[in-house]
Amino acid sequence: MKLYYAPGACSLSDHIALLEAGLDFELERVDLKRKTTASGADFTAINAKGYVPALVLDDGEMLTENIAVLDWIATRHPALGLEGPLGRTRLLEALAYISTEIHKDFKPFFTGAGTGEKLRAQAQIIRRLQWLVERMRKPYLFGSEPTVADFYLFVTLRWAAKFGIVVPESLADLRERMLTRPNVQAAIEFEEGAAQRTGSA
Ligand SMILES: N[C@@H](CCC(=O)N[C@@H](CS)C(=O)NCC(=O)O)C(=O)O
Repeated sequence: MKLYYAPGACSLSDHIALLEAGLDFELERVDLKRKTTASGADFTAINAKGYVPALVLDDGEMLTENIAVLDWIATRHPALGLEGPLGRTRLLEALAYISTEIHKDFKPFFTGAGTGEKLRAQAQIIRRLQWLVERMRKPYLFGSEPTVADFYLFVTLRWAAKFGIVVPESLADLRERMLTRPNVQAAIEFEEGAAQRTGSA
């Protein structure tokens, strides 16, 4: 299978999850501004939505939308999901919150919005994160082991650091703990190396 990704984007969570799941996959970088891939293909001809992540399975089926891609990986490798009758539902609930509430709130930081809009977004991000902090089981969202939801949250916590947003202490701890995982380090090093090789982020 092949993951279409952009360095440091939300697709980093899928990259980490695929490594943690021990699945066999290839990577192809996408230039999100030009909508081209590293091999020179028109990305919109591959994924008409024009955004990452896109995961092309071995049978040619393509999965898009981070919630669906991460849920698919957790289904293939249940240790990255949650057990119990409500396990998958709770995982989807967390993924949806991270995607539609936290990820979405970073938009002004990626679109070059004005200071006022960024300050409003920052306050909202901190409120959303605080809601998680009050419910997380620590050190990860659901206890001692990370799920795919932690990988997605981790990516948004990296964005927070990049844009100078100070996050609650338990989430700063989660971010640091995640950085000690060899698969997380490998994914970041690969993506940062790819960005440097092509001279863009
Ligand atoms: N609804 C999509 C949104 C994914 C998304 O926002 N991807 C960003 C990177 S984090 C992207 O590719 N942006 C480029 C664009 O939208 O043109 C999902 O949840 O997977």
